[in-house]
Amino acid sequence: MSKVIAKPGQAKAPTQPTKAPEKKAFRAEDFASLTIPVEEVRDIKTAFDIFDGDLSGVVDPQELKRAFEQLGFGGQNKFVYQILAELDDDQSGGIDFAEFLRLATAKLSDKDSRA
Ligand SMILES: [Ca+2]
Repeated sequence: MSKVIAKPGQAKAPTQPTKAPEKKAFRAEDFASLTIPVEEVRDIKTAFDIFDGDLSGVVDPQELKRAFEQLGFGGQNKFVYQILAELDDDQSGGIDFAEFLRLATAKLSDKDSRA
């Protein structure tokens, strides 16, 4: 009765979109500037990756809290969310590398670098 029969030979499945959303490869050069040399961007990225436990590219509140706990500031949710609120420019609920970099470099430029 049913005339709808799939013909295995003809119906070739189109390339399936099983590709995971591609992560943009990190390029320190993209973040480097006159005041922030590439090496420094890489150092900061290393620190960022420590915060970003699942390497999603964003430090979410849980990751931030965990990092603070490891640093000995455990259990202070207010503190974590206060920092988040200050850093999270785009209100995404997490800190991306650009925001993290701004924090790190703002601190660095606060003090004169003296050898
Ligand atoms: Ca993350």
